[in-house]
Amino acid sequence: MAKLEAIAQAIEAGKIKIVGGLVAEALADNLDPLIILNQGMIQTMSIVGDKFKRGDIFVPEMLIAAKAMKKGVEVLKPHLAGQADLSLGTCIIGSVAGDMHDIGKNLVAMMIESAGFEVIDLGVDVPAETFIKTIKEHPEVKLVAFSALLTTTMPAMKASVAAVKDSGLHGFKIIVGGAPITQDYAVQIGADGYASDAGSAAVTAKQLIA
Ligand code: B12
Repeated sequence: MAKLEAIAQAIEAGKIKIVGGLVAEALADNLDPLIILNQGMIQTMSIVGDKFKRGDIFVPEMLIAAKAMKKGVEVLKPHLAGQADLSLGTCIIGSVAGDMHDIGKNLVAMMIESAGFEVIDLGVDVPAETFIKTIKEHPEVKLVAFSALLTTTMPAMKASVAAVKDSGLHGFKIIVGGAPITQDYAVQIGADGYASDAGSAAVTAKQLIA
C-alpha cells in the first residue's frame, strides 16, 4: 500500500519523472495492475479535480498531474492489455468537439483494444464531420465511441451522435461515456450503449456487437 500511496502522491504533485519508476516498482512487487490503476491513479485524479473545484489548485497543476498520470499509464499499459487473438472489428473513438480531456478516453481505447477491437483513436476536440469521414473510410467499423468530460461539451456529444445517425451510415453501434454522462443521457441522445468506466466499456462494447 505504501507503493500505491507513493504513486498517488507523485501524480498529485505532478512528478512526471518518477511516476513511471514507481509504477514499475509496484508491478515488480506483484501489485495487481488494475489496483495500481484504480487506487493509485484514477482516484488521485478525482482528488485533483476536487482541489481544482475548490480553487486549491489551478489548470497548470491539473495539467501536470494529468501528464504524470499518462507516464504511469504508459508503464502500466502492457500489463493491462490482454492478448486478444481474434478481431471483433474496428472501433473509432474520440473526445468530442471542444473537449481536450483524453486520459479516460485513452484508457477506454486501451481496454476496448484489449477486448479484441482494432481501435482508431481520433484524439481530442474531434468534430462530428471527422467521425463521419472516418466511418466512411472504414466501412468495417462496428463501434463508434464518444467521450466528453465537460458539461459544456455534452451538447457536442449530442450533436455528434445525431450527425452520425443522420448521415445514413450504418452497420455499427454507438457507445458514449465520460464523467458527466449517465445512462439516462445516453438513452436521451440516442446512443446504443453507455459505460461508466474503462473496464465496463470493454464489456459493453462486446455486448453491443454480439
Ligand atoms: C486532468 C484534467 C484536466 C486536464 C486534461 C488533460 C488530459 N490530457 O486529459 C486539463 C488541465 C487540460 C483540463 C482542462 C480543463 N478542465 Co479538466 N479536469 C481534469 C480532471 C482533474 C481529471 C480528468 C481525468 O483524467 N480523470 C481520470 C479519468 C481516468 O477518468 P475519466 O476521464 O472520467 O474517464 C473514465 C470514465 O469517465 C469513462 N469514460 C471516459 N470517456 C469515455 C468514453 C466512452 C465511450 C466510455 C464508454 C467511457 C468513458 O471511462 C474512463 C476510464 O475509467 C477532472 C476532474 C475529474 N474528477 O474528472 C477535471 C474536470 C473534468 N475539468 C474541468 C474543467 C472545468 C476544465 C477546464 C474548463 C478548466 C479551465 N478553466 O480551463 C478545462 C477545459 C479544457 C477543454 N476544453 O477540454 C471540470 C469539469 C466541470 C464540468 N462539470 O464540466 C472537472 C470535473 C474539474 C472540476 N471538478 O471542476 N482538465
